[in-house]
Amino acid sequence: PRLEFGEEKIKAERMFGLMDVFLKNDPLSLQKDILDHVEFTVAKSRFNFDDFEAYHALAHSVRDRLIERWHDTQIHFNRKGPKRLYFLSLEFLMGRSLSNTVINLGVRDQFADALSQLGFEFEVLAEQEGDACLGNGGLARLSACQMDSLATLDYPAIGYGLRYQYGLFRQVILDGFQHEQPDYWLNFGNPWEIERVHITYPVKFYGTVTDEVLNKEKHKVWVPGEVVEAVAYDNPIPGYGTRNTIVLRLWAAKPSDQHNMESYNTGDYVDAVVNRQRAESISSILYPDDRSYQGKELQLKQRYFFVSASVQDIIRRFKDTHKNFNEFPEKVALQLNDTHPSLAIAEVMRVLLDEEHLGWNRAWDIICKIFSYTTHTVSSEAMEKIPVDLMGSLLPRHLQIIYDINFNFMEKLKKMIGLDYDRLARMSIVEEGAVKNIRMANLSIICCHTVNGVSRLHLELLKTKVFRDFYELWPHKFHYKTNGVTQRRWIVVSNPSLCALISKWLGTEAWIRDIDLLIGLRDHATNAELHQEWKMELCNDLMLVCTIGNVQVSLNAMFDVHTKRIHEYKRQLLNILGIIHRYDSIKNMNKNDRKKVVPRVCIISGKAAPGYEIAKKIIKLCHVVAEKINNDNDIGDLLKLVFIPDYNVSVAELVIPGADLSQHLSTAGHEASGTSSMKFLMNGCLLLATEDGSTIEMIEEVGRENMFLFGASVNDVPALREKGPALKVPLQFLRVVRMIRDGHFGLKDYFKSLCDKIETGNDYFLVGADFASYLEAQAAADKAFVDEDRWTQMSILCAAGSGKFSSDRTIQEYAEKTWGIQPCRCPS
Ligand code: GL4
Repeated sequence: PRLEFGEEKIKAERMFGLMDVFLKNDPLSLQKDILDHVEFTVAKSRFNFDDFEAYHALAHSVRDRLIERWHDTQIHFNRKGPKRLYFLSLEFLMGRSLSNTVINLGVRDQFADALSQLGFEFEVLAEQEGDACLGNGGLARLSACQMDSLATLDYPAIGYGLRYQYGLFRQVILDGFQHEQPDYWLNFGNPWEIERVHITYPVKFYGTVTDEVLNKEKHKVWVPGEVVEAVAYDNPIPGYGTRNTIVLRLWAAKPSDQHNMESYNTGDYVDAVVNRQRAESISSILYPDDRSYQGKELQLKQRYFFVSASVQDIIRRFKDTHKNFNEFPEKVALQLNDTHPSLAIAEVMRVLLDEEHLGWNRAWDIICKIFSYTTHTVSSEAMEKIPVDLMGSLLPRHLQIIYDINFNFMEKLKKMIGLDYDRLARMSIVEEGAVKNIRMANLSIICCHTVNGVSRLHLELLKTKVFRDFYELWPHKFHYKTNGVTQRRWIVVSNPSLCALISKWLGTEAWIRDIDLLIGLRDHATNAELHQEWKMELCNDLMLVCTIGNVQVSLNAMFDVHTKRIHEYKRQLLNILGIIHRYDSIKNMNKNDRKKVVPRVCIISGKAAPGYEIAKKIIKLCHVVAEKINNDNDIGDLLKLVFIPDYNVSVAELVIPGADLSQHLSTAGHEASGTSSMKFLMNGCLLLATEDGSTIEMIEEVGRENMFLFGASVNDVPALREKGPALKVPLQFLRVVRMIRDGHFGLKDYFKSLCDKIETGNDYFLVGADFASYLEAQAAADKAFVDEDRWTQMSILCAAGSGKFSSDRTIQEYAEKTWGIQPCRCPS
């Protein structure tokens, strides 16, 4: 077989030599391509098509170019045979693709010109695209940013995920209440994916495990009770400033079409076929609770389905060019994005043992070299656990393997730490109790060579709290890679005018690939000319924001934005109480004092998990408060509150560039990293924040004096909580809570439980304890805002200091320190 590989290689080499850019990007070629797609892909007459049809034709022309580069990249990777990274994540929040793709391919202006000659505007067509929301929040958007960086930095990587038919629910607000609607995003077709009808794998469930003897050796054989087919859908991800284009491969479930397909002669043929069709439900829906695992069978099925298909694909690719597993760890790195895909550990072990017939020790040795794990969670309560009974019935062989891994680990551990039974019980993969559980985090730590946190503080919390036992055992395993976001999406795509301004003042566009250059803006931080242009730029973006919601707002106001998932720990409630306090203060001011008030437009946006009662009440509270304030003529432009429904990547792209101030209010010690703050910072928006997650590192990069910080620090929190009812809260706090309790905004019974939650003694997230300090930070922001020069300088310094928070830096650290992969750049 070796010879064959050699021949393949020579053939590929010859082809590669002949290769050139295939599709042309001059205006005439582009126009012809677009019209071809109108006529033959969309199947509309080229003399009569609307914006939506034009968008589809445009997207298909762009896709053709993507496919070309992706093929070239694949051939290049296959020739070079580098170690590859496989990034496993159950969530990817990609948002829209068109603008990002043409910018990364470097053909945006060419397409815009071609379109305008056809009588279409690029931006208008781009608006036709819906968001791909295959994820919940920060964790999922992080995966998307990291894919962009992997492609841009030329790393040989493949992302694996699930192709949910229903993405994250759409949030509609009816009478101020959140309602959820299904997001059937594939309804109008998805030009960004390529269906691979021939890349399919069977995935097994249920059944029994038997012993069989093969070549005189005993082997386990899993006889499944159900088999479902996984079909690949490929989503090319282009790098910026490189020909490299990698792929995000998403799996969809289909009924299995095995050769020995069952035949029915009992008369219930129709029912039986309908039943088979249920297989598709495995990949049909994204679970909308972003940090709880309810032990639902369908969810576990979904996770294993994803893991099994990905592992088969990875092993198939490796075996295409290798005849044994000796080189596996040198060629394969598997990254687990949180514990959601951690069944992959047991699955690779199962394949190596039962299908490849490697002995336990050899298989285990491989496992320990290929897996790395990143945790995105701060509390042990939020760690994923799978009931043993559930695992035993759905995945009987995997349960055995996990028990074996645990047995070996426990034996080893006893030798290392002695018979400390409490500690042994804490570190065991199996949690004993009324319901026995498999602790997926313990499994991951034991089997991975590296465990990463997502900010420096997060690692500290892992070491001292959540994973303390493991840290003491294996300190060398624990690291952190501070999260980052891609400047391509969050500046170049979403804020083109700022992008142009930065390039002008840095005298180069190189920062788009080399973010460290951004620091050069510091040299101009006091330049009057830059100040003028910077202010103009911020103003332009505001116009966009004003189009959202139907509240009339003043452009002179400070745009204060708070957007993220609604959670008690993220304390949107603190913001709303602050707004009520501001309202109440203005009401009690005389005319003269009112003149000094800085007008504010407060924008809040975010989704609550469908079953999260308190979070939903916070959304309703926001609406009733907005209703009162916005309709109070006595207040006028001095204060407005807008809730933007259905927060998603596209809404973020609109509001982030327009924000003056953004809020990041998590109780210290609860936000593992936080990533929206990075997007705001890059866009020159000032931060009002607690010293939590990555914010601590931002202070080092941009300077405390350029931020509005407040609240208890991580070290203060436990003592404050301990005080219970003796905890001091300011009078202003009691007053605003009383206003809600007294029905000042209506619905006093409905909001009672919300008020009870922040009652002294009950206030786990310390809303009352941090209130005074929060108001001070708000006052400081007001004061800075009226000094335009100072504000503009702070804004420039924020953008200048944001370089560390690019996902390019994060990915490079992972590549060098965790995955051991090298760039593999496709010649262009
Ligand atoms: C999260 C964290 O809550 C968030 O702080 C972090 O920025 C993000 C990416 O690492 O991961 N964990 C979960 S779960 N959802 C998140 O957004």
